[in-house]
Amino acid sequence: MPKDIDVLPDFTTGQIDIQSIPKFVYDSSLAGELAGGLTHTEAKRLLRYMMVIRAFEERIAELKSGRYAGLPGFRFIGASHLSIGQEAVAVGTMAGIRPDDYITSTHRGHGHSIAKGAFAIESMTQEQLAEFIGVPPTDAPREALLQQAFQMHLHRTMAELFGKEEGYCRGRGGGMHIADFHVGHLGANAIVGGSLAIATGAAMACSKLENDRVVVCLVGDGGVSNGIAAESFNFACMDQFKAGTPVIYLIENNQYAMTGQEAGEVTGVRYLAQRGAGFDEENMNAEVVNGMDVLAVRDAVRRGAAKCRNGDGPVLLECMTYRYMGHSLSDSGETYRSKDEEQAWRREDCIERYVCQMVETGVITKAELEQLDAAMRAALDEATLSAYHSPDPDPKEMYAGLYATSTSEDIGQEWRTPDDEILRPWRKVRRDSKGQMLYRHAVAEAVAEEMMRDRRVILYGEDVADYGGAFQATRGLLATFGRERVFNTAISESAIVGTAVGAAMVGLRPVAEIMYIDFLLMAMDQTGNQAAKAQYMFGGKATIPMVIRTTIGGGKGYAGQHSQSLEAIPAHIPGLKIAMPSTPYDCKGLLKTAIRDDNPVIFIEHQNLYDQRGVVPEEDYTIPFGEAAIRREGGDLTIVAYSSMAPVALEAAARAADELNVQAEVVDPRTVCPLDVETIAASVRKTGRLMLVTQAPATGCFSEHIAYAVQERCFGDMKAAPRIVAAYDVPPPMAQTLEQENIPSPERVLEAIEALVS
Ligand SMILES: Cc1ncc(C[n+]2csc(CCOP(=O)(O)OP(=O)(O)O)c2C)c(N)n1
Repeated sequence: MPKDIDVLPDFTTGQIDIQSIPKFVYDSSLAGELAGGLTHTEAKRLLRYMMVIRAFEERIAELKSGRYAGLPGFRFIGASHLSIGQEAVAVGTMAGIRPDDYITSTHRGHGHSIAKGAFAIESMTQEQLAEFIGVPPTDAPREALLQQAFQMHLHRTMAELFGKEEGYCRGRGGGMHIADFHVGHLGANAIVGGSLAIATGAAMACSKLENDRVVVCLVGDGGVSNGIAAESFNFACMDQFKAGTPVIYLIENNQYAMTGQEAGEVTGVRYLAQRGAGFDEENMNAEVVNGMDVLAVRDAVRRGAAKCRNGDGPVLLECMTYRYMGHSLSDSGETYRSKDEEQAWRREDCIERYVCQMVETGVITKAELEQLDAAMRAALDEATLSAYHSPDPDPKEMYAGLYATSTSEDIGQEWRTPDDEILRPWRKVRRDSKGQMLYRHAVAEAVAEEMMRDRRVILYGEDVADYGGAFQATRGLLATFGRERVFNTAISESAIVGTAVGAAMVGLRPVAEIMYIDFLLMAMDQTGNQAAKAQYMFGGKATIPMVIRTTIGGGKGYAGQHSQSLEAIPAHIPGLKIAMPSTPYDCKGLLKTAIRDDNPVIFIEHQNLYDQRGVVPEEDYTIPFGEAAIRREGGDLTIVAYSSMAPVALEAAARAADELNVQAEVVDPRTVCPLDVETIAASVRKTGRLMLVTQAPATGCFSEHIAYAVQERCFGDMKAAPRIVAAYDVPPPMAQTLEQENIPSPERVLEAIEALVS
């Protein structure tokens, strides 16, 4: 399908104009806002939440030093990145969005979490409040329920910091990874910048699901220099997203990363809002905001959210603020900044300035202020003690939340793609007279069937649309499902994976392609720290139904960066599932299972198998993960091989039978995670010998793990030490002589069989 726009040569002399970026344009005040409709209750809420955040952070400082009188002798362990000084950003942001909007947060995110939850509570129905508090539906007065819910919110926040079972993430995440999906908090991220792509993907999903929601991505001034920022900004700005991407990137510029100073030292710009220039023609609607003024932040976020809902996102806001304390409580903050600077910012203190306006406008009296302060401190004392005395997680529950047990298996017709959204009927891939089709066509058929079955499934990656992917495995899908669901991305592996995580968090089921597994190394944070960990870290509350389809090369002389078999790397990170089909039948069945699974799956295809033929039924079928296939039976040794090494092992086994009179049993695990060790061990118990064949270099390859796991189970039954036939410990070489020797061949396997049985 040709693209809509022809890019014609145009060499006209001229200059490129970049629009100017507004700064500090808010020109109202509390009096102005009250005249414009802000109620006294709303105005008080802003103050109350800023005060509670500050008191909360001060409490953490007390607990960290062991000086909290309520818990003598107790010293808090865990991260302590406090946001004292920055409260206006957290509160102004949450006041500027709707309670059903989403946020992502940072390692300095206690304030974000407290404010997001607090505003959400205010909007809850009576029934929701009762559920949140954990009591049966009640007709108790709303004010009382609100108070109890707020108390519960503080308790669960503090409990998470203490690593308690009643914490928001069941103590699995702690303060740096706090999340509450029920109120749209998609998680704090201790990887600086780590949530930029997640927020982008969540926003893309909001747009595609047409739910009118906005995502605010809170990110530090340091975080926004991380590479993922550029990929995410570009992704959000892609012209093909005609409805815009409803995301506000909100840079909370507290002037320092850990100690690196943004303006003047570690960047080349005065304002990070300037980064918006270059991603779209509107500078991403960038603006610099006074982050010490809660009303200015609220105003900018409200305007930004309106733009996003109007289809004009993304928006980039830089809120200028300051942290009064050091980076964490181990940093005095004195080695890299002056007292004068600190004092100058303290004179702009967001709470003091707002209190002055509150008193001046008569919204609050000094006496009421004192009452508010006392009530809040009492609530905080209660939450500190209740959290401290609440139960610890049970070590027997170590694995709770690591993998979701749910799937989309039973969705029935609920999400079926309506006929009028099918642009061209999907033509079943024609089988040959033996009912066979190519491995590459099995990929397309699996994705097509799942896209038909579930309109939440989308497919994207580099060149997957018109071209059908570098290996033509997704050809035809664009014509059937259109660009809303099948689209190209820029060369941004981190953003491809990260956006899939975010999209999966809020309701889509993305299938994202990484052209070669070698390039997965470009996306390791998003794969290993985000996709793999989100479910567990957030207490099992998130589900991440996403598939990363990728491929292994080798044998084509593409050398070091296009020929690796890297499955051991993701397999090392708990939280991912990994499938490695070796036949067209498995390819289709496993891919359909992967798409229906509610966990992140790395689906590894092999380029050398794309032209392999095999029988693939036309009817709907899936293959469960964690069930190995015995490809050939034999009694003399067991060979374990997956992906392109399975046919190599089979050929070697056939020759061993003919030439050596040795009967090898060949087991193909099909998924390396979960791994069906029991089937392999049962085979080894029978044969007494184990050989593993892998295209990966020997050291640290996944086969080493299989060998260990099998020996752990049946060492006593083994007649010899296991033997691994692997690639050499070198990057894959280009020269044919070297490459052919490097990748295990039937001949090398045959030699190893001979050695093992003798
Ligand atoms: C990718 C990554 N690099 C380094 C760190 C260590 N680290 C933690 S916080 C921090 C500073 C982050 O600065 P910024 O994004 O401005 O947020 P702030 O701490 O100022 O809130 C650093 C370097 C990390 N957590 N993640």
